[in-house]
Amino acid sequence: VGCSSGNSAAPAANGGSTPAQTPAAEGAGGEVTAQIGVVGFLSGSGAAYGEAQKAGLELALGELNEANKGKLKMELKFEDSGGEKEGAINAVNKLINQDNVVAIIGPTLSGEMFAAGPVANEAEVPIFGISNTSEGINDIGEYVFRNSLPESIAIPTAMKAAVEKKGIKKVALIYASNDDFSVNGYKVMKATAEKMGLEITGEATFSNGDVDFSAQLTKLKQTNPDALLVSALYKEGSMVVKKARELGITATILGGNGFNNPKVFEIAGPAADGLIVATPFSPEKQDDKVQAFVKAFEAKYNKKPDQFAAQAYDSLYIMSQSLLGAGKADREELRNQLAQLKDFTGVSGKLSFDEKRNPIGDAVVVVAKDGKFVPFE
Ligand code: 1QQ
Repeated sequence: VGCSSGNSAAPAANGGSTPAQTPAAEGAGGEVTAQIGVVGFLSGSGAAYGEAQKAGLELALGELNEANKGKLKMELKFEDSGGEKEGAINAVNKLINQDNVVAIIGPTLSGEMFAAGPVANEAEVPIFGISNTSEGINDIGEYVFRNSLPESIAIPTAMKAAVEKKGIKKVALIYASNDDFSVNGYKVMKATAEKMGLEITGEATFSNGDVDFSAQLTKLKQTNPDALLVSALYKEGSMVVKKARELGITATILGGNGFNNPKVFEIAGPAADGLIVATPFSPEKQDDKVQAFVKAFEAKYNKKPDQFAAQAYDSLYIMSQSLLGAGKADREELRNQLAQLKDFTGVSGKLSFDEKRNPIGDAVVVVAKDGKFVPFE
């Protein structure tokens, strides 16, 4: 099938004899209907990321369809990737070829985006990462966007704050060597440590799916670091933190974006106390927009939103703004609108975009205390 990119200029009328060629239909009264696909890590070891993203998107969907009545109606089509590259590729193919979506939000992991992003890019379907924090995401191609703050901005912010306040001089690193996000985070941590003139006492790796980290942590403990830098997803990362404390490691522990989920407290328990993380979003932020979001989220789900819910929520506002700008649910027009995005203020802060569509924004540094993250000061 030659999947042509332009989509016809005229939206297919409902009830036509041929299947719709466009991902959009213009309903009575000029209301544009836009089907948006979502690929999320909705089952498996990182399901809490996908669940948070789904919750944020559904909250935004309700608000936006109400606000855009008569102009734009968005519909979300969720697909579960299971956090696997194959799963993400299959989901993207299905959304493009079967569901004929105008754009895709997700997939959750950087590794999944590296695998599935090229499929969407090739088909000229905009794909929008909401939690892909690795270097190189936007290099996949012109149809690839993201609002997720890269680790190259978040991690140095956290490391600077930690070094300053804790007098850290020596660091040890541990990371998941079979996960693109974790490897990228490790590289950023290492480069930042070198730039800051910190001594690196040791390094260790594990794999996603591992449950025993004793050997690696015992070895790192002997190097006597002031800080342990952990680049991992929440499941393995939280077990590493827990084990480190069990083994008597008293160093400051600092982690990346993978820790921005409340599962950390469930898995690590009180051992999470003192864990330092950078995030673009904090539900504690005294800002009207943030507090309105937190309130609406709590009313709907009976819990506070995390970083993943916040960036998902923001992404649908960006989609809505861009679809309204396009005036129709057309992949090419939508891509052009997304590419023109210069600034956006959402609940996860103010974002601007560089010439490669990479988001630039501020991270806040938080620390785990009694089962939640609070500002690190
Ligand atoms: C990435 C991430 C992960 C923490 C998402 C769950 O930031 O894969 O880029």
